[in-house]
Amino acid sequence: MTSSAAEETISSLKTEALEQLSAASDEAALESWRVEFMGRKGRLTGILRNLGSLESDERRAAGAAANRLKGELESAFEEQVAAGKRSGASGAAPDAIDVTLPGRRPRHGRLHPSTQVIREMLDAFNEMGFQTVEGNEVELERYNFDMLNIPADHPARDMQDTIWINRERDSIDGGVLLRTQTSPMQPRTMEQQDPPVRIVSPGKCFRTEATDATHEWQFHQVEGLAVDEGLSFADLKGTLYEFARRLFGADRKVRFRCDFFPFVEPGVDMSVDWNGRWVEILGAGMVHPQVLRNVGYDPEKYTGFAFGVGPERVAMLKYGIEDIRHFFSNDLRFLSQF
Ligand code: YSA
Repeated sequence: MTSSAAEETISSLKTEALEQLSAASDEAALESWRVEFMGRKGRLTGILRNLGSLESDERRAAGAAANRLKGELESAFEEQVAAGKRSGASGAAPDAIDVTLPGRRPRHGRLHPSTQVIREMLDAFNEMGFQTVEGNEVELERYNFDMLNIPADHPARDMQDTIWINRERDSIDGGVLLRTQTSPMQPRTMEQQDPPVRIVSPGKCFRTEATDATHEWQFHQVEGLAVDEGLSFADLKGTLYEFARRLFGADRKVRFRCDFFPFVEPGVDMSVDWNGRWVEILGAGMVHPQVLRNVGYDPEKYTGFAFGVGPERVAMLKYGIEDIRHFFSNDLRFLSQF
């Protein structure tokens, strides 16, 4: 083979290889092209092997042309493989449906465990005659604190470290905050209607808590309020015992203890047994006469009781969840267990 004959062969091999490559549209065709032109026994390799039979000048020129062609064919091949992948490759049209794939069950969503427990709690209270009302997560200082007998300088405010949106007190409404409790729904409801009142109000609350296994900075509460003539502490205890019986079963131990909230007198909290340990789930009490006066009710005529339950704590006790921080960590391994 002379140099010019070798270069002619290289040039016509290039034309033929590129033509065939552009027609190779699936994996099998691409592989057979690679073997024919670039493989160990392929046509280009054959040319490279024969270079040794040429004179040195001729060998240099033909060798350079053959190596150039090798580079060009490698790039063209990679480009064709990539184009095949982009278009869905393996011969199938990109939007084709592979009817041979086995069917897969679509993943079902489910209600968040807090929502499930809140619904169960609301069902229990609704069946006892309480009507559900909803409130705002962004609340006025007046309803979150003042109307509940917690004036600006009251130490009880320190127990609910507050996330303020606006701290200005330039009107009777005071500042604006993320509510620290659902209790503002007590004065809001009583302002809207005359007794008898019997409502429950679920929703989110926010506090700047140092979080731990039983405290989150965002959590839910379900507020309850009943006002009528002749309601007593016995009604409060009866209602909350029945609630605990429905949620935890008749055998679960519960206890009441004295507690202080400025908007009740007397005040209590209720705890539920968790393997010999008491976990507090709610605060409650008889509505303070001043709170009734604040909304225009006559405390000589009406009495009431109220409570605020934490559904995450209820869920922890029901399902043995050891850390409240699981609820809002968005971990599917936790959420999909409910
Ligand atoms: C008290 C008397 C009433 O007449 C009406 C309502 C109340 C409850 C009062 N508003 C209150 O918020 N009390 S509390 O601070 O003790 O919270 C009540 C319940 O909410 C707690 O028992 C707990 O179950 C839940 N809770 C409070 N802070 C929490 C929390 N849950 C998770 N993380 C927190 N940081």
